[in-house]
Amino acid sequence: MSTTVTPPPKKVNRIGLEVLSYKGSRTTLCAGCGHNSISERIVECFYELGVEPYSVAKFSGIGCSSKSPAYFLGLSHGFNGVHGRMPAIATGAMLANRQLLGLGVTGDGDTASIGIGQFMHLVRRNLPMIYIIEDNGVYGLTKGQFSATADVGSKLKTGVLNDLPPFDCCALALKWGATFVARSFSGDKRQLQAILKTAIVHRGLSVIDVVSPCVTFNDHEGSTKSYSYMKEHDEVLHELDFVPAYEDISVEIPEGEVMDVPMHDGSHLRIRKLHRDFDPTDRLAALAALEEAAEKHEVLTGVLYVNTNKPTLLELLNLSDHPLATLPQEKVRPPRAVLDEVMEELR
Ligand SMILES: Cc1ncc(C[n+]2csc(CCOP(=O)(O)OP(=O)(O)O)c2C)c(N)n1
Ligand code: SF4
Ligand SMILES: [Mg+2]
Repeated sequence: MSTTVTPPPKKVNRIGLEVLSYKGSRTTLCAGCGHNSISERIVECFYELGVEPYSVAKFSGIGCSSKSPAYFLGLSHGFNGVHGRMPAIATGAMLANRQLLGLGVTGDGDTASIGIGQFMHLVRRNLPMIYIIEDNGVYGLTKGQFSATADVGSKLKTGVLNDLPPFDCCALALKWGATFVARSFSGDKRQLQAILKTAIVHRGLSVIDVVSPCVTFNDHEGSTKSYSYMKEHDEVLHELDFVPAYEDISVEIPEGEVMDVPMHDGSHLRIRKLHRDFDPTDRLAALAALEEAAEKHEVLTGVLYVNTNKPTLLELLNLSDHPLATLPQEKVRPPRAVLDEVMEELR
């Protein structure tokens, strides 16, 4: 007598996809590299929020961090650009199709060294996309030279000390007008998930600087971007909870201790106070908090700033809601009479 065994039902998200649909190729990065943890968080967050993978466009530059989009969201679009030039590629793609959800993954070298000018203009334009900086303070791919985010006094494995002051990508993003700025640590799973989920629904540029130790070149005693340094100096600003639009938000919140930030799509970011009062809608307070933390050699993590009111570049340009490639000829081609008029003006 044969018995038929029914396999357990496959676990799927709210759009019916398994987590496998959000994974990518097997990583080729070093075991223990912080970038691998960030890739895992991306897979979890996009799966849990039920984002359609085909609606995502991944952008990156050059570096170990910039290789990582190959290891998540394998069904999404992807473009690996020239070192430090990812913002230009992303801007073109997002202008051509405003229905895409843009996800940029870059390194501290890609962003703060060679790509600083591109980063600056991306922030100023408030292009609606997520911009993750996998920040290890070194050029991992080219064997660990200091990048522009390495702290003064940080020591390389070879004993070389960094004596140049660092760029703080969060402070720069705040100054240049970013509408969502957060810092996290690749080892803080819960915080990074809440930040990523908020960034997914934010309408504007989300700059997320994630301290992501390079275990091969910058994870030793004396390095300020190491796991042990982060364990001792991570100053967590607040506890974060992300409540997606499709979930009931009527969960009780203790008065005075929790700040509720409504996002564009009806989701909520819930911020629970820890040791201090911190208002993430106050840009100047965020800049001051970063300065103060730097003086104390602390690494402030959490959501530093949210602004849901500033128009994005796509809104300012009043672009069509439809991808440009799908517009019919009669919509994109000026009529003969208009062209004749232009020619007449140029005579
Ligand atoms: C135009 C150009 N200049 C220099 C390089 C060499 N290069 C490749 S990756 C890289 C730095 C990568 O550092 P980062 O962006 O921090 O990424 P990580 O490897 O640390 O994740 C450099 C300088 C290059 N590929 N192209
Ligand atoms: S060299 Fe560093 S940054 Fe690159 S994969 Fe290895 S640990 Fe990660
Ligand atoms: Mg780096």
